[in-house]
Amino acid sequence: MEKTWRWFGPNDKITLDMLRQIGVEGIVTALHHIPNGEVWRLEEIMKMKQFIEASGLRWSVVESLPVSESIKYGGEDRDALIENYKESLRNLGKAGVTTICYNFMPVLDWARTDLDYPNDNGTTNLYFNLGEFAYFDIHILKREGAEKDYDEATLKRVSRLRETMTAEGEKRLVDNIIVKTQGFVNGNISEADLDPVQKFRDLLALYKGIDADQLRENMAYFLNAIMPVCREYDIKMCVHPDDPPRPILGLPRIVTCDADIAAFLDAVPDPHNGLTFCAGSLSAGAHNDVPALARKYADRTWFVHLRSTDVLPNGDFREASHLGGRADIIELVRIFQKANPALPMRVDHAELMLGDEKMGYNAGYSFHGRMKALGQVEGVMATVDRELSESKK
Ligand code: DNO
Repeated sequence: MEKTWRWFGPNDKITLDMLRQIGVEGIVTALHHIPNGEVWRLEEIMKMKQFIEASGLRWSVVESLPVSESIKYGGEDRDALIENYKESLRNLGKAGVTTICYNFMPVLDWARTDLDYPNDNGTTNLYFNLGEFAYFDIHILKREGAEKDYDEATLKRVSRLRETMTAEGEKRLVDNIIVKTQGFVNGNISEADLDPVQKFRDLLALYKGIDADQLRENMAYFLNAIMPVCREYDIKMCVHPDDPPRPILGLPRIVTCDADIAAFLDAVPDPHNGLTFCAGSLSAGAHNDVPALARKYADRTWFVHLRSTDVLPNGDFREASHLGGRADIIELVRIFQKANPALPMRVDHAELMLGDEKMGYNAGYSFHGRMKALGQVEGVMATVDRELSESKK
């Protein structure tokens, strides 16, 4: 697989020269300064591409070309927004940047409650605490009927939290769940929003009456509309699985499991409609057998995120070592190296360590932690390559 790295543009404290030194071959990035829904002009794309190439690297993957909410819920302006999306794709195609990651998660791109959860060895990591998440839903968002979505044990955790929660604790939850994890991925809420909770409620309201079937239909509508452009420029669209892979906050989620993946691939059976195999997101669902999914969908996978999680009995999950956890990265490397040795792969969400914590990196995107994870994955790749060449002898 091609060793790529998510880099957030010229203002990223991690420079392209640093990335070359640690063995990165390709860059994963987006035009983060362009608001969602607007066209990415060819000149802007070329400026980024040339900047990357001047450091001896290539722009391998766009993550993400964001899909506007209105396309997801099927708003009145969706056709106009899809036209803009197609124009951006055409321009990316002209520039030769043709692997495009996106997601179809309503409102919330990805969810964590804790961004610096302490590990035993003194490093920290991301964490999803189901009790705190339910607390946010029931007592901060105050979503109507939210209690019905949680089991007895989780509701007990919420009651216990209720006794000790402070205003500061609530602010931390809001920050982690809907602000700090969203802004930098071009999500709906940014650090500049004065009342993020109310803004979030307004966004949730847009999905009233939209169930999983309707969302699936809207996704197929979007994909069918863009496929002619994708065919013309050989653009590989790859949807990112939902993180965590389950419905949340009363919102439907439709890329969570085997049946979901089969459904969107079959709905638009064109190879340009493919998957970002995010091993971390998929592993956070106890229902997913991650290597089995990789075997089944390797031929429609255009981009791989390597990370792993541990799912705890109470429904929490935490990021695991890249050599441990539920994802089985060793087996995944075997599967994908065999299927397509040129497939772009990036490591994802790693520990904060050795001073990373002082650098203000985007949540999950440390330097030392990811560098360590990349080293681990490179070791696995070298071993797997040896296995493969020996099995051919
Ligand atoms: C979080 C990321 C996601 C991902 C988008 C793709 O760390 O995995 O934000 O980039 O969902 O559109």
